[in-house]
Amino acid sequence: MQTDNFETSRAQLAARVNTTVNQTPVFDIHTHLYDPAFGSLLLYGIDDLLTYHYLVAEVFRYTEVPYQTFWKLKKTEQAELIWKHLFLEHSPISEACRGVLTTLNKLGLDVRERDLPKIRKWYAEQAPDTFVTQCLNTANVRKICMTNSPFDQIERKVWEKGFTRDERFVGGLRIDPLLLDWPAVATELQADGHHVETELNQKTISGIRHFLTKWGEKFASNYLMVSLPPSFSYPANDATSNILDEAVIPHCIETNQPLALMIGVKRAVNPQLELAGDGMGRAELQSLENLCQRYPKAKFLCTVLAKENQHELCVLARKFPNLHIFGCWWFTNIPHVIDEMTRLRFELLGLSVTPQHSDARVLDQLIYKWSHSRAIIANILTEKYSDLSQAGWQVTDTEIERDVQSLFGGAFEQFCQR
Ligand code: HDL
Ligand code: ZN
Repeated sequence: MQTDNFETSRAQLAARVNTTVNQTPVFDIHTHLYDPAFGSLLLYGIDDLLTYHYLVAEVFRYTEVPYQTFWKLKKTEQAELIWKHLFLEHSPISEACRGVLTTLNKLGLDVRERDLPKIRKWYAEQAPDTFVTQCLNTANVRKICMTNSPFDQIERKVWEKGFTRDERFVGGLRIDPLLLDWPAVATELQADGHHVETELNQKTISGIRHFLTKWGEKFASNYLMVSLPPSFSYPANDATSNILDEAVIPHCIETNQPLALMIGVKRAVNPQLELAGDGMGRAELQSLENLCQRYPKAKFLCTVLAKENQHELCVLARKFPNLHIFGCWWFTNIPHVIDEMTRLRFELLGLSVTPQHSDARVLDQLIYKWSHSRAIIANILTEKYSDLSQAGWQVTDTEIERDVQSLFGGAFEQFCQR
């Protein structure tokens, strides 16, 4: 009898949690998507889904096509090659492959037909502006943070021309070249009208701060962001530490914006794969500890690429209230690692985390990235609430809604506003 009652109440709890998780709109705090005003920079459709760099990396494990030949193909030809190898000739069980199918299925397309031309025809019939809303509604995403870079010449031109913003797409100021390519990048700041020299003297520092202020205001950025190699070390006698100390962190404190650190990416491990060629490494998180310790008034967002770093990152977040961890980034964005990381985080940090971001580069990816992660998060939350009920604590529906809103962007927004 006892077991039956437990199973019934567990199933009822699961239903309540799943409903709330699916019905709670998400603030997706890191993507590579663009406001529709950026036109073709906002990617969508089956050919962009199939040529996502995750799938490019996977197709080269099968195809004999040389790298350079592949890159000369039209996008539709690349997509057909990927469809052939990763979907028709081998079951699409990888997370990135499964994602394409989840997206198509939730858009109402019948993938059983395996009919790529028919899928293409359907997309060609979608009106871009209504399709943006359709994707956001299907994924139940209320707000998206873009990755906005003053160093991207194509993107910059749109910002300099000006446009009416879609309030669902908010800004994030990405500054990798500033922190990683000094002094080479000094010429770009000079060309943008900032009085910087290659020497990191006071004049240069104020020029860099002027640059951060200009573009942060233009983007109305929510945070500053940088991706860092596994070798990132702070403090160090180098330009990265110097610019962090003298310009970036003072700017973040003055404008009350977090600095988002994404640590562990090894760029161009296989350059012939282009965007798909980046790898990863285990990072030294003592550097993050040093930053949090040295700057209690600054706010740091962090996600790390190595599975081996995740436990240490959670413990660091327990030590520093000015550190908010987020997302299952890139190579950790696969079901069993999302499950492991989310359990770690809930068990060490409770609800004071942002468990996921999509990193979407193609609009329709939002549909699969959030569907797959919602299922995992709901399952773990159900288990945690069930554990509480074993201790006599029954969560109410209101409390479940409150908790899920917090996980899906609320905690991030509170952290940014602190
Ligand atoms: O540096 C980043 O923001 C990474 O997310 C890279 O853009 C990477 O190519 C990616 O798309 N990961 O999901
Ligand atoms: Zn990213």
